[in-house]
Amino acid sequence: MVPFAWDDPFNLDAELTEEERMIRDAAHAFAQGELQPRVIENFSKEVDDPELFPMMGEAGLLGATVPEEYGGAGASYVAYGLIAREIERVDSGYRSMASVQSSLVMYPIHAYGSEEQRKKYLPGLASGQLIGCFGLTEPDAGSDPGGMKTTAKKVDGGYVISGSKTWISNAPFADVFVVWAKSEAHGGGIRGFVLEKGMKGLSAPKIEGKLSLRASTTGMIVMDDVEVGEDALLPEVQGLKGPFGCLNRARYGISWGAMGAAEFCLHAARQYGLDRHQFGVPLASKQLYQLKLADMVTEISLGLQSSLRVGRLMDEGKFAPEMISIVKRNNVGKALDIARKSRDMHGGNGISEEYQVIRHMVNLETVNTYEGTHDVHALILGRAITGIAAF
Ligand code: TGC
Ligand code: FAD
Repeated sequence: MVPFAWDDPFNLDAELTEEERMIRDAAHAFAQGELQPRVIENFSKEVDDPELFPMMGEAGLLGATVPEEYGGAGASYVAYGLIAREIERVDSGYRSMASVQSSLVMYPIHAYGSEEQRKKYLPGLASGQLIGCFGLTEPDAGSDPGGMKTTAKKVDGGYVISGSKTWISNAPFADVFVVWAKSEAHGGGIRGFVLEKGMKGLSAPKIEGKLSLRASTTGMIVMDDVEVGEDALLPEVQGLKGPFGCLNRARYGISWGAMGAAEFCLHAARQYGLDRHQFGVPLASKQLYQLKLADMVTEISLGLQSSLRVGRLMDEGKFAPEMISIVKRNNVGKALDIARKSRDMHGGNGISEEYQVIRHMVNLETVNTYEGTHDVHALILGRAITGIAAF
C-alpha cells in the first residue's frame, strides 16, 4: 500500500514521461510566475494582452506538438494537454489564447498547408511573434458550421473572399487568419484560407462587454471582398473534416484545461474550509463540506485519467473523435459543477474577484459552449451510439 495523495489520487505523475513532467513543470512556473500576477486586473478591466504571445512562445508553450523544424517542440499530445491544464489553472481565457494558436492555427497550417506556408508562418507563430486566429463560426452558423455563408469566388490568380465570422478568439490583434469558406471552384465545398492582417477589405472589430472569458480578446472577422492569391489556399484538405480535424486537437486540450480550472477551485475550497471557522470549528470538519470535496477529488481524478488515456491514443494515432467528445463534454461539465460548488463553499467571499473562483465559474460557461456545446457533443455521441443523427 501507498499513502493516498488527495491532490493526485491515481498518481498521474508516475504515468508521465520525464519530458512530459519537465514540460508540465515549465508551464506551471510560467503560468504562476507570469499569468497569475496579471489575471485579476486583466479580467476585471477586460485588458487586451497580445504581449503574452511572445512570452508564451519563449516559454515553449505554443505549438507543442508541431515538429521542431518548424519551431514547435515535437512533444506528445499528453504534453500539450499538460500545458493546457497549467494555463487554465490560472484562467480559461489564457488557455484559449494558447490553444487557438496551437491547435486551430498552427495545426492546420502544418497538416493542410504547403511547405511554403509552413515555412512562412509556423516559426513566427511558435515564437509568438505572429498571433493567429481561426474563423469558423458565423452569425448564422454556430453549432452548424456547414451552414456558413462565407464564400471564396475564383478569380484570375486567386480568390475573392466575402462574409463574416463572429466570436473569434484573438481576432482583433491577429496577424494570421485561418478562415473557412465555401468555394465555388471546388463545387461549393469548404476550403481553408490563410489571410493576413492589413489585406484590403479585412477587418476584425472587438466584441466588447463579455461577462465571461474577459482576459481573452474576442472579435469578428469581416471580409469585404478580400482578394488573395492561390498561395492563400490550404491545399491539402477539403470539406468540414478540415476544421473538425483542428477542433479534435483543441477540444482534447480543453478537456485537460478544464481540469486545471477545477483543480484550482478544489484547492481553494479545501484551504478555505480549513482556515474558516464557523460554529467554533473549521468548515472543513463538516460532513456536507467534506462530501463536496470528495466529489471534486473524485471527478477530477477520473477526468484527468480519461484525458490521459485519450492523449496516449492520439499519440499512437488510434483515437476516434467521439472519445474527444466524451472528455471535452464531461470534463468541462464537471469543472463547471466544481467551480459552482467552490463558489458556494466560499460563502460571500466566493463572489469576490480576490478569491478567483467566480471568475473560473463564469469562464467555464464559455468553455461549456465553445468548441461544440455540451449538448452538441451529446448528439455526436448519440449518433455514434444509435447510428441516427439527431442534430
Ligand atoms: P458531419 O456530416 O458529421 O461531418 C462532415 C465531414 O466532417 C467529418 N467529420 C470529422 N472529421 C474529423 N474529425 C471530426 N471530429 C469530425 N466530425 C465530422 C465527417 O467524416 C465528414 O467528412 P466527409 O469526408 O464525409 O465529408 O457534419 P455535420 O454538418 O452533420 O456536423 C454536425 C456536428 C454537430 C458534429 C458539427 O457540426 C459540430 O461539431 N458542431 C459544433 C461546431 C463547433 O465545435 N464549432 C467550434 C468553433 S471554433 C471554437 O469554438 C474555438 S473556441 C476558442 C478556444 O478553443 O479556446
Ligand atoms: P447555437 O448553435 O445557436 O446554439 C444555441 C443553443 O442551442 C445551445 O444550447 C446549443 O447546444 C443548442 N443547439 C444547437 N443545435 C442544436 C440541436 N441540433 N439540437 C439541440 N440543441 C441544439 N468560434 C470560432 O470559429 N473561432 C473562435 O476562435 C471562437 N472563439 C470563441 C470565443 C468565445 C468567448 C465564444 C463565446 C465563442 C467562440 N467561438 C469561436 C464560437 C463557438 O464555437 C460557438 O459559440 C459555439 O459553437 C456555439 O454556436 P452558437 O453560439 O451559434 O450557438
